[in-house]
Amino acid sequence: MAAALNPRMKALEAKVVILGKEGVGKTSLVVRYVGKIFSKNVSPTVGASFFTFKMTVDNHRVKLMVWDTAGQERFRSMAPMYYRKANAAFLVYDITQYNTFENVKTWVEELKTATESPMVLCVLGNKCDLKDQRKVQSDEALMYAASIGALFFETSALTNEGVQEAFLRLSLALISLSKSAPNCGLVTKDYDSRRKSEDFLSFPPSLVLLKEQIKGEEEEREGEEKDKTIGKCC
Ligand SMILES: Nc1nc2c(ncn2[C@@H]2O[C@H](COP(=O)(O)OP(=O)(O)OP(=O)(O)O)[C@@H](O)[C@H]2O)c(=O)[nH]1
Ligand SMILES: [Mg+2]
Repeated sequence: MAAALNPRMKALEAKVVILGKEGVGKTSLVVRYVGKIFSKNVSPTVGASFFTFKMTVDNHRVKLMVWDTAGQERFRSMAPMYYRKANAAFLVYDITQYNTFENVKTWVEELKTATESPMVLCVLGNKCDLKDQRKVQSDEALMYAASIGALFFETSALTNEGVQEAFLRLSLALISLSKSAPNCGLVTKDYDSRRKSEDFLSFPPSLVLLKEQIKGEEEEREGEEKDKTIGKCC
C-alpha cells in the first residue's frame, strides 16, 4: 500500500553472506529470523543454505539474498563462492568461545583481500544468553568492529535478542551504501508496486526445508510471516 502511495519508493537487492566458525549459531540465527523459532537440534550446515527475505525500510523494498555458509573446516574452500560479489557479510562468533572471535578477524582479512567492491560488514556476538560463560567482552568486540567500520550486535538465537535489529540495521546500511557508492554492485531500481503480489508468493517450499533442517522439538512458533524463501545448496 505504501508503495502505491509513494511513487518514489525504491527496490534494492543485495547478496549477503554469513560467515563464522562451526557451531557459533549462524543457521540458528537464520532460523530464528526467518522461522521465528529456536531449536537445539539444528544440523551442521552442509555446503550452504540459501534464503531470501524482503522488508520495507526507509522507503525501500529491500530483498536480501542470504547465503548461510558451513563453518566446518572441510567446507572452508567453498566459502569464496558464497562471498564473491556479496554486498554484505554477517561475521558471527560465539561469545563463550574466544577462538571464534579470532576466527572472525581471519574472515575479515580474507574479505579485504578477496573482494573488490565495498561491503557492509556486521559482526555478531551470538549466544549472548550464556552470560555466565562469556569469554569475549562486549567492549573488545565493539572496538574491533569500529576499527574495521563494521556494525556490531550481540545476539541470541535462543531469546531473539538483537536478531531483528541486526537484520534491520544491515538493510539500512545497504541502502546507505547504495547511495554513497553507486558503483558498489548494489542493484537499486524504482519499485514497481504492481509486482507486489508476486513478491508475497514465495513462502511454502521454504518451510518444508526449514523443518527438515531443524528436526526438532523445543520449537516455539511465534506466528508466521510471508515473503521468504529458503533452499539448500552443497
Ligand atoms: N544458548 C544458545 N545456543 C545457541 C544459540 N545459537 C545457536 N545455539 C546452539 O549452538 C549449536 C550450533 O548452532 P548452529 O546454528 O548449527 O551453528 P552454525 O554456526 O550454523 O554451525 P555450522 O553450520 O556447522 O557452521 C546448536 O546446538 C544451537 O542450538 C544461542 O543464541 N544461544
Ligand atoms: Mg549452520
